Amino acid sequence: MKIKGAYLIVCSPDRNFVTLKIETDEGIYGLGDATLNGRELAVASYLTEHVIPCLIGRDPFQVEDIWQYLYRGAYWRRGPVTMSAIAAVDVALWDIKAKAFNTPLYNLLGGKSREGVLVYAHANGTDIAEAVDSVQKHVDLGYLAVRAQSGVPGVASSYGVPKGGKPYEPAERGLPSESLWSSERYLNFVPKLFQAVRSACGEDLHLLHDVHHRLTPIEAARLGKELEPFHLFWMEDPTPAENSDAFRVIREHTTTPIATGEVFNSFWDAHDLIRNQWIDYLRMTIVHGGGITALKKAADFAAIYQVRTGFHGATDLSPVTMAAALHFGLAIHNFGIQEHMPHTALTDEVFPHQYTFNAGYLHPGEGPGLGVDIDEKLAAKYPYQRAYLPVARKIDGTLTEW
Ligand code: EZ4
Ligand code: CO
Repeated sequence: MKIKGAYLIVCSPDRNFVTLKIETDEGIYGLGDATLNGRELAVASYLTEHVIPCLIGRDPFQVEDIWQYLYRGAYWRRGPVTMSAIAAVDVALWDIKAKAFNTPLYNLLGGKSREGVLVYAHANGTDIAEAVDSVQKHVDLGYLAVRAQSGVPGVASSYGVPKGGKPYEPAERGLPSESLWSSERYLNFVPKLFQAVRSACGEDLHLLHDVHHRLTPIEAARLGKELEPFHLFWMEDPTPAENSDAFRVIREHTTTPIATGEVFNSFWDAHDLIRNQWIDYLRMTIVHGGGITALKKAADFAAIYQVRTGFHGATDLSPVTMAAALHFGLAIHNFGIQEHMPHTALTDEVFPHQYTFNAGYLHPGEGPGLGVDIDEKLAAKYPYQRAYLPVARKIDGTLTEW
């Protein structure tokens, strides 16, 4: 089998997606997601101009060799644009191989280690009462794990809270919007939120919370400590992770489990955090971390340290990445949990897929390959529209982490 051609489908069915399609001389094709929220066209250009010409004529079964060719062969290393491009190729090749063997992808990754993939939903509200209500609604839908976010009194447009009753979607069309932030107000508020959620929803529900890189290490340590009575499943991205040692400070003060890495793009971003056992869950996911080939190695390394996966799964990760993550999560031993922020009906229509939700778990389905396709005609009706993630400022105007 040979790679005959490859091209990109850049579309915006409610939000932007970059999808790579690799075609073979035997008629089998594979899909890969290359979406990098707010920087989509950089990855599209990297693939079209620099990667696709190198793929033509290659044996698509040589997944490892092609990964090494694109990673080592570029000379320049790492970075979200490069690694998302490599991931798209890698996932498309795994899709082709599983289709060629007429088996669901999870069978090529070790076979199933469990019956379903535990997922967590997003609950949010402008205040505590709304947030509690939203958690309860997700429990009623069958979720066993829920992330709770709430507006903070005195802080306009908190992270994770939707505007105007629409489902939460951080990227907005047009130039970046600006939101305001106060760590002091947030720190005083969040323990009250979780006290209310825990007492309303009982002991068995898994509760999660995303700090979105907004605290200093010692502030995060304080929050983790104050949240201990509500035994969270995890506290996510408590502080930026460029300096891994920041997590040692948090770890030394609290038993609240820590998840990080949704902005990582290389195993080396996670190496110190894992080997020092400063985190419990790795969030680097397939599309931004260099594909299934790269994540399998990272997950196997993490397993030795009892660190489990908790992949990013917001709506900017397309159904192609969701399917890949579900096959991956079904197969590996040290799977922890998968984020699940459902796509809009229109996105689901553009990407018909076999994965299904049942009683708190997603299952990738039993069809060959990833079990996800793209309706190119429908996609063509929704062309790319420039969109950005917001930026955030402290109340005195200082730019800070969004
Ligand atoms: O901000 O997906 O855990 N989920 C998140 C997301 C991210 C967006 C960035 O593109 O933090 O909401
Ligand atoms: Co997050």
